[in-house]
Amino acid sequence: MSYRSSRLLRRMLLAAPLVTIASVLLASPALAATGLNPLLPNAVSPNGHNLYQLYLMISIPALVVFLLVEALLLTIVIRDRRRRQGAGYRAPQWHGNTRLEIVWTIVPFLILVAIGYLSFNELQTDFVRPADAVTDLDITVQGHQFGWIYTYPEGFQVRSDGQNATPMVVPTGKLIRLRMAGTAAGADVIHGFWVPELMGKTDVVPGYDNYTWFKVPEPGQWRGECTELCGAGHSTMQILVKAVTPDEYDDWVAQEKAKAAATPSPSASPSASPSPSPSAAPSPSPSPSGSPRPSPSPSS
Ligand SMILES: [Cu+2]
Repeated sequence: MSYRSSRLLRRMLLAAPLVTIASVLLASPALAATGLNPLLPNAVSPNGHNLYQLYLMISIPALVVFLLVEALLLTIVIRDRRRRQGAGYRAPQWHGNTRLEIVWTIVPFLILVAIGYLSFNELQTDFVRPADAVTDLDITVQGHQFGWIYTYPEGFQVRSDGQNATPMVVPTGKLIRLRMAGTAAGADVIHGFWVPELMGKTDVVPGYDNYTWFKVPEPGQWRGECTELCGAGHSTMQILVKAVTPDEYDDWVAQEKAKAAATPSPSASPSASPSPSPSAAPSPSPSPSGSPRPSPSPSS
């Protein structure tokens, strides 16, 4: 390779990381509209908000370290490049600097200890199952290929399938606990429940129940998606959480209960006993494929 083309190549390699960072930052508002923001949003639920603060506490120092290291590297590469030194230049030959080596070992160690402490603290604070005494509403979440079933304590279910998610309706100002029911019948593969503007990601794991929670102060709607690649219909596992005032929530619950009573168990097994019990018990077998079922979507 000629000298000229190798110089061009080196310049392109140098520019590549800068171009990548710039394009991510420039594209992020556009991507945010599609739900694919590469940056973590500040969440409205306290646990999601704490997660966002942790993200800032780690990312900002990381960015400072990155810029410092890159700036030093570029300074040395440019200032001390061979072309600026005379022909036959030989750099000073020395070996070892005990004080410097101790400093650059201890400083990263302390940074990692701080990151570990903050992260474990956040895990202990916001990723534990909230006690029954403080929980206002318990919703059971089942994931299946490909859709979600939300079972409410009032004894009805909301099914969300396909690209247009049916909302999980919740009251504002209440602590909502979600049980990711991997032990329920019909659990197939791992799915991930994540609404980034509410809380952290929680997996729905077959054979195991996971818990997460959220609490929103204001009415609103927040989008999420299944975050474990669970099969061909993975992209259709959209999530929509809709918070309404407690009064509106009570009205909605009454409507859903009336609807459930009018259509006894929409997913009853083919010829089993016609028990019209839309009880809290999960339906025995959600159909494996994304077959069109008469999903009782709540009027919004
Ligand atoms: Cu999934």
